[in-house]
Amino acid sequence: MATEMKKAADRAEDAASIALIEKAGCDCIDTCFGRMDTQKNQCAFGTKGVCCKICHMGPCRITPKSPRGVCGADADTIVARNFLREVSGGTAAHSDHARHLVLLLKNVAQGHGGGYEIKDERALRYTARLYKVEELGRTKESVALDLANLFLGEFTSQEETLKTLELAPAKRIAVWQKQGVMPFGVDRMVVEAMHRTTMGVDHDYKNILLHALTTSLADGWGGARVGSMVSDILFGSPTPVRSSANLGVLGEKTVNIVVHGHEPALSDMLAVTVEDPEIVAYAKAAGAEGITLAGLCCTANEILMRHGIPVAGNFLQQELAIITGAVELMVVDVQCCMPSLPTVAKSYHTEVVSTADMAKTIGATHMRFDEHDGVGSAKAILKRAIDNYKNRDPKKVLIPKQKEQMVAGFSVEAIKYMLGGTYRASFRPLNDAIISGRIRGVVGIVGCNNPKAKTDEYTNALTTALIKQNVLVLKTGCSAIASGKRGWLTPETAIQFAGPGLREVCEAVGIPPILHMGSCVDNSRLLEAGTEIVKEGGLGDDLSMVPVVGVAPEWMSEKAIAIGCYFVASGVDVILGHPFYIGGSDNVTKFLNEDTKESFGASFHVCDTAEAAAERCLKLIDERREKLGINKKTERKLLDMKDRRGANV
Ligand code: XCC
Ligand code: SF4
Repeated sequence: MATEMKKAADRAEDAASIALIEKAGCDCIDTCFGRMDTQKNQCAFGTKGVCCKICHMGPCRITPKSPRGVCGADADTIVARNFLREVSGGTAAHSDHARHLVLLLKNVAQGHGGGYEIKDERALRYTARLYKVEELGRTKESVALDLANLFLGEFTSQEETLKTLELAPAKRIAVWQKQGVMPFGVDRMVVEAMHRTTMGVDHDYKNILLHALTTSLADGWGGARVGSMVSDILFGSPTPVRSSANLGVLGEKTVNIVVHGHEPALSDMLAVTVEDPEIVAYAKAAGAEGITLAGLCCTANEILMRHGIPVAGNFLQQELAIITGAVELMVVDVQCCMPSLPTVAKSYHTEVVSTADMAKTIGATHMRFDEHDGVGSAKAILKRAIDNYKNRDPKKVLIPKQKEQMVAGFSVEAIKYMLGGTYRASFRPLNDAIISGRIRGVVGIVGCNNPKAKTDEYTNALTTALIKQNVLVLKTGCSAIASGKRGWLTPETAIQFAGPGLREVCEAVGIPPILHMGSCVDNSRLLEAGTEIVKEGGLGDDLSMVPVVGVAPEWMSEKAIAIGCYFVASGVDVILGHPFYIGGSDNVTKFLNEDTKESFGASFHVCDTAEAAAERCLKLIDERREKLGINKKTERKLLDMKDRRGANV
């Protein structure tokens, strides 16, 4: 029976994607969208989380007729174990990425950085002080070495809880201690998760889920946070930078190289080396006008934030980028790179190059990235792309026009400066705006795209609804790119749709009402921002009191699950656009969606439409405002605004 195919216009919101999904059809290319249709009736046991293949007496699955696996495990145990393994996968991904950066920092500190350097000494010294590493009167290398060793301890620590946890508000630390979720080293937590979930170990769903929260904290307040800090030290702390987004950034007459994945080390070197006169001359000699280096997913976000390189697109545009027929070479590192890429590339001239020994794909050319010779590795890749330019077939090329202007690069430090000015960098103006009600609250919209839903639709609709209601929106990952593709990340665009209070604040400060804060690993920056708000005072002394919410509308990755868990464990409510694989256990569902409210001050919520999510965000924000005794102010302020503007708000 033929599967019913959706129309291209139902798959994505942006015209560039639609045009290329249509082109994929004409070119007979199999994409994730078509494969989603083929996979249409996805496994109900998997969806509910009640399939267990942890041992070989199974696989077992729970049904009303067989409520227990062969060993006697019930739905609660099986669902919780599967969930913990997902959280561990996400934590491992962020943290291993961070580990690679820490090792690079260590190499740089020891003088064999292969062309890498400590670009942001201020960030290094600031971070050292956070961890009480002596820095005064010491060389940056020796400080960096101590810090790198301390960070390595965050992965390996066996008996001491993570040092990075101490960056959290004191009240939150007390909650974690009371609940027994203070993580030891990241590696130990992930190994323990695997141990606990192997056959015949931890069977108490609550105990398993608490370890899921512990593991996630090792991500958000450990691996991911360390990853962002070390990236800032090595590659520079982001500051607002203009760039552009969507597939129209590819050049008709330039050599197009797309970097894709997550780790910034190689791509940062590519961004630097691409301007090398030798490389530019090499491209010109090949008949091209120059080189366009663009990015996909979070590798894009990392170098967008620091070099302003254009973003070709988000997660579901990776195959589409190749289908433009205009990409000479796609560099993949780790995470979110579809195994289909080399297969798609076969129909065009694109070469897919894998660069990490731990991440290979059949059909991709493997060019091992040598961190000890970053420049050499980068040049080899660039030249290979240039050599491939002559093979581009103009008959197969379709570069969409869509290319929107955007501003990214809002690290917490940058926001602080924008709000308070260089000499008095501070979150005070933001806190005051929240207290007075000009800004109702802050929502972090994060995460992926998922072909189960129309690309970017939910994310963008929710963003619009929130800024209208004077909610400041912080974004990371593919969700940030969604706003970029819509042209809403400049101070001039989205502001027209912002409510009067938010608009007033943004205009005064010169920021857009939607702030691009970086990659998925940078979700830790959202925790950092929340902590700054707490420290600044007037909005409670814990993250569970501040009127903030997190939303993952179109998530698909295990990493998003880990992120959601560390938000909730940190006291920030999280709304999901679609549920976890936990529906097979009422107890697990209740634990995550209700019980954590009591113990951690926040829980998960599922809202399957953007409208429902917007409503829930406002409800959660207003509840917190009410508790803080500042809710009245919102109403008064909004009324004032209405009078002054003489129009409806
Ligand atoms: Fe991957 Fe980070 Fe998700 Fe995008 S958003 S699909 S994880 S690239 Ni983090
Ligand atoms: Fe089945 Fe238990 Fe083995 Fe899981 S651990 S596969 S439920 S017997």
